[in-house]
Amino acid sequence: MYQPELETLPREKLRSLQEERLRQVVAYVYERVPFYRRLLDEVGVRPGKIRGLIDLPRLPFTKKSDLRDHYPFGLFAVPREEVARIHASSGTTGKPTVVGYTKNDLKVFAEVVARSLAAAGARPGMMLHNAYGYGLFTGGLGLHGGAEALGMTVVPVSGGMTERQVMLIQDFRPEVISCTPSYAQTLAEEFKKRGVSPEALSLEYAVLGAEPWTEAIRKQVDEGLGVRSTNIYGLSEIIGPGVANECVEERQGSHIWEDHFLPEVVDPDTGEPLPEGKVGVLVFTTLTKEAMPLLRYWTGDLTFLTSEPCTCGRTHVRMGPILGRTDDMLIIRGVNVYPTQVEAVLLEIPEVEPYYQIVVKREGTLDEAELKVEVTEDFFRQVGQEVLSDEVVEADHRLHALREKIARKIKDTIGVSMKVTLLAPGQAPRSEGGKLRRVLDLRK
Ligand code: ADP
Ligand code: K
Ligand code: ZN
Repeated sequence: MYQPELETLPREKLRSLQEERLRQVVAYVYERVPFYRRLLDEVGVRPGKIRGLIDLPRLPFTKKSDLRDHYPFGLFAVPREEVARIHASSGTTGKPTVVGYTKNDLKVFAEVVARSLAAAGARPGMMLHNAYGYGLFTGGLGLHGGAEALGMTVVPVSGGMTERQVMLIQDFRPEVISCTPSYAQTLAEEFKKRGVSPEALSLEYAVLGAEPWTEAIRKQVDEGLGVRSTNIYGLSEIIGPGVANECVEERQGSHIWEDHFLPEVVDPDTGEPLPEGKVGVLVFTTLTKEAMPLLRYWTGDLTFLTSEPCTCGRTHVRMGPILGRTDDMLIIRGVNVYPTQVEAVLLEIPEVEPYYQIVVKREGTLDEAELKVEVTEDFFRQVGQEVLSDEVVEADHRLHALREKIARKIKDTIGVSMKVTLLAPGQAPRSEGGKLRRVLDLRK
């Protein structure tokens, strides 16, 4: 562990630390951020009257739109000169979401990422091949700072240029890699293409995050790169990657570094706090941020929490995998669909790989969803066809049966009909280094 005394703090002590810090942060934003002063006045919360966590549900939520409305620096709690760094998240439409860090915020950022890397198996002296994008995106510099704090040798490769990445991994022999799960798939595949076996690779651990992934992808990456991969979770609004990380021992949920980030899970419709184990929207209050502290930030990410003791010895609460975002939910003919649900179905079908794309169109008033999915190399070889056009699939009983099987499973499990298109190995979109867009919604 990077900070064993904090990471194993008994839960009652953790709680009283959170209580104290919550009172401080509410007073701090009331004093310094006009937006929060107005909001807190509106709901009649006097900072001095905050008793502790019991008053958390009385605090207002902060939404992504609040950040956008105060673009670029309107929510900063310190003068611009005290901001040591700016980051921004990609933002699918319009202006990006801008965040700032004081020197101390950067120190905390490095500490929580160092904790995350250590939880993932990394140790001082190991080499990190950091394939997260550098720049405004928090991934690259975030992992970088944490690895340096832990005492690793960092290779700041950034995303893209897969040929070069593959060469550097073979030549430099790093023990740890950090990137998006979809890019780890790309790299695993590239090594396979070149006949480099996982045993020949120096990699031992992979720290994967920034997009949702499932056990299907974990299996593929672990086997393909010869690693034990763990999930890293975070968002720029809260600090960046390193809000939470799985421990490599258990890999059953990600420990949230809750001395800095106070988590809640709330009902997506009512905003009411939900008990442990119930799926809802993850909400964070930053407890130590100086430049841009946020109260009850609505992440839009759906998951659950558990404070069951973990064998690794860390006491910090664990979050489950992100089951979707309130905003990447697809509504297809009235049915709510998350891409991860489709992935879970594909995991059950041995003839296909978890390489897929969902395309949604509107024909007249009806939604039409198409699932394009790759068959395995083995299956492709057995079938012996050169291409998998609609005609070929219609004519070949094995292909035809597979297509029907997938469509039926999707319909049975998710409750929505999808046209299934089989792709030959290598034909589904791959990550070029950043996030992979697995959904193409042409209705918007
Ligand atoms: P953007 O992705 O918009 O550029 P961020 O990099 O801050 O901005 O992204 C944060 C979001 O990325 C999270 O709210 C979550 O939806 C997603 N994310 C980050 N890490 C993970 C993870 N390990 N699993 C699933 N989703 C993740
Ligand atoms: K992200
Ligand atoms: Zn653990």
